[in-house]
Amino acid sequence: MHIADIPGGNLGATGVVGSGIPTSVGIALALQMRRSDHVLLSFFGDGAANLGEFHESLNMAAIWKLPVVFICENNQYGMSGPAAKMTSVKPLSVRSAAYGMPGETVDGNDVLAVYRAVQTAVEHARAGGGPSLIENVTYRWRGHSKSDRNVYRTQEEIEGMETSLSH
Ligand SMILES: Cc1ncc(C[n+]2csc(CCOP(=O)(O)OP(=O)(O)O)c2C)c(N)n1
Ligand SMILES: [Mg+2]
Repeated sequence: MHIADIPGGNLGATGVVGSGIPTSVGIALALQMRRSDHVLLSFFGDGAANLGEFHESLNMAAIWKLPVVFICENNQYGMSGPAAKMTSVKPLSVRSAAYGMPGETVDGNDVLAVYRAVQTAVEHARAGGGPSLIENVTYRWRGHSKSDRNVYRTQEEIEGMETSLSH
């Protein structure tokens, strides 16, 4: 969780869910002010996308056309909370429309599909078009932590997702 490699471009993560999103906006503002051609990739989960920071950050990044790509890993659970019950819309990427930026939902287990979506968003940002929102849909195979006994979902659901996503 706390790995960072600043010279390599990995600015690190935080244990405070959602707090990396506004930080990303600040860094993207710095990139814009320095006229850098770097684009900030901001990673977070489906649970984080229901926090206020997410909405404030997307609005601010959009009005200033900041070079940032918001990348939501929708693994369909935030701890024991299913995204289907916790998130007001599906697909989650439609939230991009509220902030006037492009949005796309991608099969998160298809590495080339993810690559293409991110490439398009990075080119858009580099051309001065501002931020995008990408939702990569996948599934969390295991519990949130070692002590999580998965009591909030069935074994059938887990095995069904293993089968459908492995093909
Ligand atoms: C502000 C804050 N609230 C609650 C927690 C406890 N917490 C840790 S992980 C997590 C779920 C996050 O879900 P999601 O954003 O979907 O990320 P995932 O764990 O699926 O990668 C929660 C609520 C926290 N770390 N920080
Ligand atoms: Mg999640």
